[in-house]
Parts: sequence; structure tokens; C-alpha cells
Amino acid sequence: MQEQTWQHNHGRRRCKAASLLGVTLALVAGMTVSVHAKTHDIQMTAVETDIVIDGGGEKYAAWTFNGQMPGPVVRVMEGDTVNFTLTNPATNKYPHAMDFHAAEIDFLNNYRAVNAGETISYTFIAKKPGVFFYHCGAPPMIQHVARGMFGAIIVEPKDAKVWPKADREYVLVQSEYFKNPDDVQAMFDRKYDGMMFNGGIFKYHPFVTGGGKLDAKPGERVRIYFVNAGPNEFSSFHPIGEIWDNVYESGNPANNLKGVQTYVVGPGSAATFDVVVESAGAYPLVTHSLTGALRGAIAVLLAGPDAKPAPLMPMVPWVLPASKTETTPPTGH
Ligand SMILES: [Cu+2]
Repeated sequence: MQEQTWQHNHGRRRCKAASLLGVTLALVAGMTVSVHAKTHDIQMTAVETDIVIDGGGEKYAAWTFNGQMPGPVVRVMEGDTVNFTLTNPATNKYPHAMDFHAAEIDFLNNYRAVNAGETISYTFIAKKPGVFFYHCGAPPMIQHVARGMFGAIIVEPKDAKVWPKADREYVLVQSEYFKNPDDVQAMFDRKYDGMMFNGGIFKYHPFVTGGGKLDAKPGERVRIYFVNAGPNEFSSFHPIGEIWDNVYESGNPANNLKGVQTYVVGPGSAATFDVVVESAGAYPLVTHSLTGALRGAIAVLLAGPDAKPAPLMPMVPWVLPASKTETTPPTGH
């Protein structure tokens, strides 16, 4: 897997001291403790900016982490420590916050909103493997999520043998699009105008202007880390022409369902989906809540022998084929 979609320091110096401590604790507790747990320094910046949300170049006044919707994928291993810092630049207008569903820490201290010109830092240990939602929790939270402040954190199981090895991995984050970013009432009334995967309407639909696709080879096990950002609608995630070989609730390998046609992922939840593509062809991945699919939540998985290797998906901004110009500013730090 090539990814890494997010930069961080592995804190190897600390790892040595932590390893000694870990071994000691393991001896004391009589249990197995990973001696390879790492420390990741993750920094994000709240960026209030226009981004492109469809292949026609439609712009949206988003609020984002690092200028992209969704924010960058964070990827750590079970047992790792995350030192997180959120910067809210003085040039912003609104307070922002960060809530990691992978963390088990006090909400009041850590997830509070900070004003423009301030930063907040906290630390957590990613104790449970899976794929988890993260989002801004500043009030009104429904608006901060709707405008784009969300993303995915993958916590890999420390024992890779607890599930089959994937041949290819993607991240898909579903969310609703409200064309008027200031109409909070429309958000409360669930009057969404589009449904997005990774911040774009029909972003992975090759028959739509500017649309892309997801690649695979026949016989591959394709693993999709799926997050539903909402803010309101349930996703009913289904591979047209296929069956999920495995669904891991919250992405935890211990929660292994087999042979699932459709699986519901509620707002603020996530699951990991494995599909072994039986043969060449097109397999649209959709929310079978059709009002969502037909308003943008269709990602076509195209299986063919010539599929190129793909990096872990790519919380990349929409790049319009015509201009090949990135429409999102670089990360804010
Ligand atoms: Cu916010």
C-alpha cells in the first residue's frame, strides 16, 4: 500500500523508552503488550475555503480540515499514541473543534471548540482497531459537519493475521450536500441537495462529467473503509452485481459478518467492507437509500485485468480534467 495520505512523526525515540516501559508493564500484568507502539504527532488546521464539489466545477463555501473535504485520512495501529493539535488560524471567522471517534477521552476538555487564533492539543491511545469517524463538534455541529469538517481515522489491528490481507484498499466517506451552506434550518429539515462520496457528487461515476472510478482486478479482495459523516442520513451500502464477502462493523475484525448484500451505516458510524470481485465488469457501490444514490452517492468499481495499483484513497481534492488544476489550497501549515 503506498498511501500515506497523512504526514506524521513516528516518534521512534519515544518508542524505545515506551518499549522498555511496555515490557515492564507486560511482565507486571502478565499480559502481552506491543513493544512497537508508535507515537504520531498529527496536526490539522481548520480552513474556511471554497472547494469544488462536482465535475462541473460547482464551488462550495466549505469549512474543512486542511483545506480538503473530507479531511486527511489518519492511519495508525492499535495501541499507538496520537498527539493531536488543531490550529484555528486568526484569519478564520468561526470556532472549530475536533472529535475523534477512535479516542476514549473526556469530551469537555478535549473536544471543546477553539476560537480563531487559538490552538488545542490532546493525546489519546487508539486502543480499539477499526475505522472511525472524526469531525468538528463546534456548535451548531450539524452545520460544521455539513460544511465539510469530517474525515476517517483507520486503526489497523496490531495482529495483521486477524483478517484476510486485502489486495486493494479504498476509503469512502459519505456525506450530504446542502447547496446553501448558511441555511442551518435546511440541515435540520434534512433538505439535502446532493449525496457525496469523498466530498464530490458522482465523483467516481465515469459517465458523469469529470467523474472518475475505482479500479480493481478480477479476483482481488477489495477493502473499503467506509464512513458515514451524515450529518443526518443513513447509508445502506450495497455493491450492485456483487455481495460483500465480509462486513466488519466499525471496521473491527472481531465484528465479522459474512455474505452481506446491504449493510446500514448510520451517521457518525463506519464499517469496513471486503468484496472479492468475481469477474471483470462494473460494480456500482451505492447507498441503496435511492434518494441518496441518485443524488450523487454512486462509486463505480471497475474490474479489469489492466487495473493499475491504487494508493489508499485519497482524500484528494477534486481535480477537474479540463484544467488539471487543483482547486483547493495546500494544507494550511
Ligand atoms: Cu468547525
